[in-house]
Amino acid sequence: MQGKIIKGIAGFYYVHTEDAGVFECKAKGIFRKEKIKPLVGDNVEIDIISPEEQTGNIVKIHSRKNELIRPAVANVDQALVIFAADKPKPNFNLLDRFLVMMGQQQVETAICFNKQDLIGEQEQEHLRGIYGACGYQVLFASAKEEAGLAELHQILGQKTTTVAGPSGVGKSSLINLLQPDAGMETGDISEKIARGKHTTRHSQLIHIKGQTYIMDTPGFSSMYLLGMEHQELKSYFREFGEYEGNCRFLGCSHIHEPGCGVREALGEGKISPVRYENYVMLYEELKHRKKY
Ligand SMILES: Nc1nc2c(ncn2[C@@H]2O[C@H](COP(=O)(O)OP(=O)(O)O)[C@@H](O)[C@H]2O)c(=O)[nH]1
Ligand SMILES: [Mg+2]
Ligand SMILES: [Zn+2]
Repeated sequence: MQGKIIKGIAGFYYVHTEDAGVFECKAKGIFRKEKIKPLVGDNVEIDIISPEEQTGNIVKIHSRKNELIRPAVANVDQALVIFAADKPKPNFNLLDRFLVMMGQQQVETAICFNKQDLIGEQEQEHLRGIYGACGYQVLFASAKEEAGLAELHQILGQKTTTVAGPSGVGKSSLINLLQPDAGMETGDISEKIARGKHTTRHSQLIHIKGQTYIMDTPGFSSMYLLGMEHQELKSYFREFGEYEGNCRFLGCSHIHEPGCGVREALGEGKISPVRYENYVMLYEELKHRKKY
């Protein structure tokens, strides 16, 4: 039978099949021999051991479309990053870090601002303006008012999407609306700590319907860019591309060189100052990072 690994815990792999639900599987010795470790997201072939107990063996891993390192998952089609439009206010530095990291892993990313109910039309257009101009799909949702769900379903349709965002932005609330069986714990962080349920979870795929899966990753509060030279960073700020041809110097860093087309565009309000500031901050961080 054909299925997809949705979770891996202590040597067991949980394989979701469209017709018969989830099987608890072991990966046979061939993987140790061939040095392939099954990953969440792998499309696999299983032999059923017991249909009653829903157990089986993974006998084949289909070749991977891609393999993400953070989070560790195979066959990701896209990422969806969720921030709150307010409460907490979006941390643009964290958002830009995330976008760079996904760009580096060549994963297309859409941005969802939840808690749309907390902001006005003007603020919404402002947010859409900044990231829309950078070529990202931007959508707004409200788990509270159950708004924006159709658009979310449309973006997720028949794909495997890794969902990320800081704690408290409403990820679990949205996931519960998208998949009522998900049963994700929601609430204020302080409440969760008080109830002792604010534990770090294993990354796992949640089946929405058909071939639609989402990967719920633990909330993040900081992110450190790895494996990147500072000279490379500008290529992940897509909105610079249009103006780079105007730079006087080839290989312009857009930081201090005279005759810089990007800074000229910034001065004319064509590039978001917030994005540019984050670029400079990340550039300095990468440049001065100790090399080990
Ligand atoms: N006003 C408003 N509050 C929301 C919305 N979505 C979630 N919340 C609240 O935000 C808090 C955190 O939600 P939760 O889903 O646990 O966030 P997570 O940490 O990202 O999974 C909870 O108190 C929710 O009730 C929304 O669309 N609007
Ligand atoms: Mg949550
Ligand atoms: Zn320049």
